[in-house]
Amino acid sequence: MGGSDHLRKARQVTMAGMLATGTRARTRLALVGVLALAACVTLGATVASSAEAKKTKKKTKIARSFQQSISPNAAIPNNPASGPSTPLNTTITVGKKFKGRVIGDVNVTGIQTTGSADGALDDLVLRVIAPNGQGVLLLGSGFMEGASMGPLTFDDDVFVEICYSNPPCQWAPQSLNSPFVGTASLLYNGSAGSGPLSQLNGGPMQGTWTFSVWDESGPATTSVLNSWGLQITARSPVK
Ligand SMILES: [Ca+2]
Ligand SMILES: [Ca+2]
Repeated sequence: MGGSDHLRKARQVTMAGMLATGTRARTRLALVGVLALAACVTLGATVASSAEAKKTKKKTKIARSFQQSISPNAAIPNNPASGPSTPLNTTITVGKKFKGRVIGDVNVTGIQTTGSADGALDDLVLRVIAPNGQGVLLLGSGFMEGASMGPLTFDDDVFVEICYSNPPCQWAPQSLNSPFVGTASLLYNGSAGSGPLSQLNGGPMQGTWTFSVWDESGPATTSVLNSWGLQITARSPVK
């Protein structure tokens, strides 16, 4: 190998080395780029998910009210010739979202029954039971006339009474007559031992709420429970 050959070889080696170095550098650069992009994506995803979490937290925080209605459309067992009446119990569940929250206000909404004949309504007893087992009598038998009722909402915050017969219905500025479509307060209810719904305030919201209705009287009139619902507001401030 002559001097010029050595020089050519050296150039080739140098060139190969430079190319290899360049390739490594590019590879490194590309790797750094990929890592940076991955970091950006990860960071972006982290920012996005924390924003999402904040949004969810905010949403959970402001969800103070629960509202649901159901339509059982189920027959209420008629009063037997002897022995106690069998209640028809249907339930609404207030979910975990309301865990630890305390009842600030509760309304029993959209109660609707369909009776077989005039007088069927007079046989019914209605009761709502909170998740802690505390019950409130909504209506005792013998306090509503007609065949069917509702949709009727019970809300302590209105100045309306359920009016059995006419007159007298003098306890509230307004009254609701058969077939009791509208909203009435249990504060003015003549039904012994019934309401008000504020008795339930301070109890837990979360859990199973039961609406219990039974037929308590002899006449062969029967009823169907069409629907009922709940409207519950958590006591403020929400913890
Ligand atoms: Ca109310
Ligand atoms: Ca009956």
